[in-house]
Amino acid sequence: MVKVITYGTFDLFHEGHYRLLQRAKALGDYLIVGVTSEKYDIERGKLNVVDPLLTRMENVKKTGFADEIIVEETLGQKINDIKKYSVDIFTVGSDWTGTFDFINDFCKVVYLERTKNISSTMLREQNKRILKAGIIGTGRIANRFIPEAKLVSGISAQGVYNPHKESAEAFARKWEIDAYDDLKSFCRDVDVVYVASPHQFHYEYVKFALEHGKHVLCEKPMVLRREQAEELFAYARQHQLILVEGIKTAYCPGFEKLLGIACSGTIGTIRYIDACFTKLENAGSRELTDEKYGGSFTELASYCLLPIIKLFGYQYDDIRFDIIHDKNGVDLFTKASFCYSKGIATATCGLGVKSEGRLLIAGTKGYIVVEAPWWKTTYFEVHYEDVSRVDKYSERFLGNGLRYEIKDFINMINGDDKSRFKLTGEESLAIAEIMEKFMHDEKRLHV
Ligand code: C2G
Repeated sequence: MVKVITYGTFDLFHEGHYRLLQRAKALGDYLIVGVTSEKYDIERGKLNVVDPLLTRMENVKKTGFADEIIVEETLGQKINDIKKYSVDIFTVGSDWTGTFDFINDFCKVVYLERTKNISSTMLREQNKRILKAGIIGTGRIANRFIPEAKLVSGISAQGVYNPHKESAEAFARKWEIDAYDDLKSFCRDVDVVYVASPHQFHYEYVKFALEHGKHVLCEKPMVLRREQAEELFAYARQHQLILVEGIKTAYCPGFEKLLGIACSGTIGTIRYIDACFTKLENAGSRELTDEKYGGSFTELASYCLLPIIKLFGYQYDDIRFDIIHDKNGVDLFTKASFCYSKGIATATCGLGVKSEGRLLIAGTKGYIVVEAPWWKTTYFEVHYEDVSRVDKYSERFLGNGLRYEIKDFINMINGDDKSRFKLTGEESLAIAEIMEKFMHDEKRLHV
């Protein structure tokens, strides 16, 4: 008798799960299905699981393919199960290809092709649905989106758009999704759009997607002009669509905790904020060669502006940019200095000069310091006049952090507004306005 084992969360049970179990069963004579416990999903960083364990096990049972259903409770359980049940074949979807190769030392490993198109027809309750995500762009950030989205229940990567057909096809092959070089058909097939193109194309893509009734998550900076941001947010509001600027820091639990403590009075009244993010780029990179849209400020300032806007608001009295330019005019290092009636702030970004990437929030009773990479906040300290007293805080930050914004985006679409405060439309408008001022000062915009 050939024994097969497979594991999964099986949340919001869909065709992908059904077809996986059907083919898993066909690999042998006896199928064991491990369903993840809530605790294990939290431990492995899967967010937003909707159905309780019992419902998920019941759904697996209803397929009739499982001969035995067990609960997967811990990391490392798979190997023990394989030994305990004398398993011959371990199988899982091809979205995990490579991850479980180590199991080959214990039994045969088979990756079954992921099901590309899933609809929500198998979902019993109407309010439970799986959003089909389309990705615009095929670069570094687009590549980070898919593995993160896989760890958020309620969303499934469906397709990718790139006007260059070959790029779209290569990306689609890699992630087992559909390729599009026509925006209309792309929008027809998806429910939500993630815009990860170069900045200068964000506006057109967001507009197109909204006009085709899609909710949009757009990489930062969403746009480089306030007027464009106003237009897009107004359109989204009028048409009951969700539009979110993807500054991932805003959605990460550690940063939320940091803002809460900064505002709690522990450090007194906040008077000074200093945020710095530098990332050295190769001389030939797009960031350093694109004379109009490249440079350190458009690339990195969204992160540094975030704590300033969150804590001091957007009613600053004055803003000034001090810049070190490259020979081609692109900004290698930029310091934006803000004067507010309540304090001062600096946002410093560098692509060609390395500095200490740190976030400092200084108040009348103490200060908060977060070392790099503070934009993926996991740990921070609160210091006081009495140097012997240091309060330390830590928080989990999973993967590359995109899953948090994806989770909040989905929840907003599903009518849960509790995350909106993390980055409001007004705050995105303020960031677009600062970007515009910078572009204007640099004579890159001719208004
Ligand atoms: N699956 C699929 N096609 C999809 C979605 C999922 O073939 N469109 C497969 C997955 O590859 C997995 C199974 O269905 O084999 C269950 O998927 P999930 O419920 O998303 O569980 P997952 O997070 O993949 O857990 O220990 C847990 C396992 O590692 C897999």
